[in-house]
Amino acid sequence: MSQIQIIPTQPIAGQKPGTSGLRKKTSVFMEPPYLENYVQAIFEGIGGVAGQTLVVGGDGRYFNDSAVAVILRMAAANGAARCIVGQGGLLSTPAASHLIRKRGADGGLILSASHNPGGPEADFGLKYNGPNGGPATEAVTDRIFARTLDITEYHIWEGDAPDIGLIGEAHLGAMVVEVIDPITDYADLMESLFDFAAIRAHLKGGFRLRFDAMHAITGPYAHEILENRLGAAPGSVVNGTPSPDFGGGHPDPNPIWAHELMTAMYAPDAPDFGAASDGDGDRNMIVGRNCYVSPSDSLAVLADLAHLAPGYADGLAGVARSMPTSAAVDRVAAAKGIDCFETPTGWKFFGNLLDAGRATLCGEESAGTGSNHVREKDGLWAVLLWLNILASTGKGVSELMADHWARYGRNYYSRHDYEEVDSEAANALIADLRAELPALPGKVFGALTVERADEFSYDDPVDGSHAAGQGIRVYFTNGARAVLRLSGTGTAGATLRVYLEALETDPAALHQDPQTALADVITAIDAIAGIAARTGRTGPDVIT
Ligand code: VG1
Ligand code: CO
Repeated sequence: MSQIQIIPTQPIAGQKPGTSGLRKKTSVFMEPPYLENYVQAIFEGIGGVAGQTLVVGGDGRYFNDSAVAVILRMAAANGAARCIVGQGGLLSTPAASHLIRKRGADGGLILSASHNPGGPEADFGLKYNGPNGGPATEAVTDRIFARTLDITEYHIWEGDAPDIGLIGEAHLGAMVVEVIDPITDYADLMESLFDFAAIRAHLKGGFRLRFDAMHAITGPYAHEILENRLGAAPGSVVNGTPSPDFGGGHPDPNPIWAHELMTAMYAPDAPDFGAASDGDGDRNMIVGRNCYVSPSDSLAVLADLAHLAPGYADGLAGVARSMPTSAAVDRVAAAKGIDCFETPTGWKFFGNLLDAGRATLCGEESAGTGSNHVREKDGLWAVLLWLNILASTGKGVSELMADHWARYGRNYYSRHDYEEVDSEAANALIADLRAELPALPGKVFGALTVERADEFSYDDPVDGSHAAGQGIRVYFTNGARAVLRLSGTGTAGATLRVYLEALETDPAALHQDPQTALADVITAIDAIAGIAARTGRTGPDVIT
């Protein structure tokens, strides 16, 4: 008396995973069989889930609970042995990664569109992580995409999924649904890596912090870790109750979307340390009193001083950064005599380096930092490593930054985003620039001369896989650089990202406004790529 239903279906166009899973408008995901097709394609793309243990959870955005129920019913019908689910269907992305690893699961499905807004009018997303706890590699996502194109049926259990509001075990057919507390395992992992006693003492000594969870998944994690375990004053965690539409905001931790935190940190009575995280908890923004720390600089400081935390006391095997991330961390790696890898955008490219023990810390300019403790970037982890460093050194954020720049020089950095640009115009901009690359060296644009220009591709040093077309780079003779690429996480039109960087080593010039320090690069890349003319915009929508 099988209750497995086999439902005929047809391929749906456009189910191609981007930088981090499949992201679409919530209404698109909610229209059956959109989700069902994609979940079946994942299961088939990874070679089936019969007998497997899967971790399932998401960032709690609108449609999270219904989507979890569908996934559980489909996992049961496809023969999975066990699904481990965060209570209420909730799991931050790093907590899900940890759970896959800790429980030796075969993989996991993470429901999130990360920093994209949530709600019926906004975005939803789903991605598959493999047995190492990390995002599926390009090879696996290619297989999943291929299945979306020839799918003919999906399998789903006929009855309702069990209630996932209560911790405990239930059955769905032969499959066990194990509902677990989503916080404790992750909080314990953090406690094993950092000197909680030192941080606690620092907070007791009057050090004040503010963590903005942006109405998203990190709220409950931050309450437990920062307030309960570390003793930060109640109220240190703000916007700490997850809501399905993230309070109507963009849960993207940058100075634009986290302006509430920026205002607090630049006020006369500002706390000593501020931080924010994104929708699914894998990104972080760090800001001291009157001192915003660019994510690229944050990665460099963490790489420099991670050994102050017990989990990294033995030093780092190596570091890795995405190509558009600034070279600040390269300078730290060079000083320490360790490897520094340059990968394409997206955490999936760090997995092999972490698994092979070749990199200990990884980071991206988009506010993602992490280490070999999981296989995802990890927002609260970065916050705790900062807190550990601040407690160990007794220095403030701005003092640490001044020390860092004095020692290594400062890689001035900024990213300019042009959002919802006409896709054809954006693709033409990139295609024409690509064609122009060989002719650029030696040409002068304002104050700058092009030294070399290319399109980044990556050969994975561990498995030899090749990723092409990963962003266009223009290097200038003074050491400045501009990078252009199109976002792979948007759901409307195209987003053009322009990454700008210039190294400054003159001690008298280390404390400028980045937009001023980068003015020549901004002018030059606009002249080279025709950004304003082709996008029809007078300036970027978001500057970080
Ligand atoms: C963006 C970021 C990238 C990050 C990705 C997923 O991708 O630039 O660094 O890895 O989002 O992060 P794109 O293709 O839009 O530039 V998350 O926290 O949104 O899962
Ligand atoms: Co995220």
